[in-house]
Amino acid sequence: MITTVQQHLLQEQQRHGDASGTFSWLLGGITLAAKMVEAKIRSAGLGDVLGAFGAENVQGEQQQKLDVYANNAMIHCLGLRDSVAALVSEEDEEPVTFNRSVERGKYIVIFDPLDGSSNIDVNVNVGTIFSVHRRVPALSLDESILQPGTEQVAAGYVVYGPSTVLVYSAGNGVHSFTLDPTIGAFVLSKEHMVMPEKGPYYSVNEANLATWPEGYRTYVEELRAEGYSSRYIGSLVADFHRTLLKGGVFLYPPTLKQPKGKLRLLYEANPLAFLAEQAGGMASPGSGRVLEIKPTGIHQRTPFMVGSRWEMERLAAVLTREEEAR
Ligand code: P6P
Repeated sequence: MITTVQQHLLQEQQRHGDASGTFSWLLGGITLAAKMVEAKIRSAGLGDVLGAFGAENVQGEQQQKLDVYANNAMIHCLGLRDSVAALVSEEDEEPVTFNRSVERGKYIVIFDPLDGSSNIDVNVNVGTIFSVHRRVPALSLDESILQPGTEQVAAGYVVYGPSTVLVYSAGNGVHSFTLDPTIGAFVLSKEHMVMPEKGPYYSVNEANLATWPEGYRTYVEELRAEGYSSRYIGSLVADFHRTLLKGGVFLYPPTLKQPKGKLRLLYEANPLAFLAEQAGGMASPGSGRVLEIKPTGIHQRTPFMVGSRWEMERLAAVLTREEEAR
C-alpha cells in the first residue's frame, strides 16, 4: 500500500506533538506549490514560460519566468496557511508578512523557490529548497528569522528532473517521495535515508581552483590521487541529491570573487546541512558546522562544504594542517 507525503506528515506531526495539525498543514502548502511548479516546468518547452522574465531579483540576477512563477506559487500556497507568521524568499528583499497578526503564526518558512534556474533553458534539473523555523514569541520576528540552523524544525527540497522527488526531514530522519503524476501525489520512496560513509565523487566548480584558499586545492588533489571522479551539475539541489544518495563531497569554497562564499546560508546551506546531518553526513563553512552559524542577514552568503563523514573529516584535517603550516 502506498504512503503519501500527507500521511507521512501526519505521523510526523504526532511525533511533534502538534495535534493541531498546523505542521502537516504547513508542509502541505509546500507540496502543493511544488506540484504547481512541476506542472509549469513540464510544459516549459511548450508554453511561453522559458527565458528571462525581463526583471532582476534582489540578487541582481536576471529573473527567469519560472523563478517568478515558483515564488508566487510558494507565497500563495503558504500565505493561505494561518500557521505561517512570515515567509523569506531568495526572490524578495524583505520578509513577506500577511494582513493578519504575525503573533497568530507559529512558523516561518524560508525558501529558494527555484534554485539553479539559469539551467532551465537547457533542461537541467532545478530545485526548490525550504527551511522551517518556529516563531519564538520572546523574540522579534527578525530575530526569529535569524535563528541558527540548529533550530530548524524541518527542511527539505524538491528536485525537478526525470522524476520529481521531494526529500524532507522534520528531525526524525530523511525521507524521500516521488511524485506519481497518475494520482498527483508524492508517494514515499525511501524512509530514513543514510548518506554513504564514503563516496566515489567530489563536486566543485574547478574554474575557481586558482582563487581558493590553498587547503582546498591540496584537498582536491588528494581526492584525485585516490581515484575520485568529478561530478558537477551546477544546480545545487541536483549536486546535493546525488551526494545524499551516492556519497562523496560537494564544495563551494571561498573564492577571490566571493570570499564569503556564493551560496546563501538561510535558504541553501542551512536546509541542506540539516538534511545532511540527519542522514549521517556533515556540513561545514570551512571549520565547524554550518548549522551553528549565527545569521546576521536573511540573504547572507557562506562557504558551503557538505558530504559523507569520511570526506568531510578528511577536509577538516587538510584545512587544519594547512592552517598550522601557515
Ligand atoms: P557556479 C545556481 O545558480 C547556484 O545558485 C546553485 O544552484 C549552484 O550550486 C551554484 O549557483 C553554481 O555556481 O559559480 O559554479 O556557476
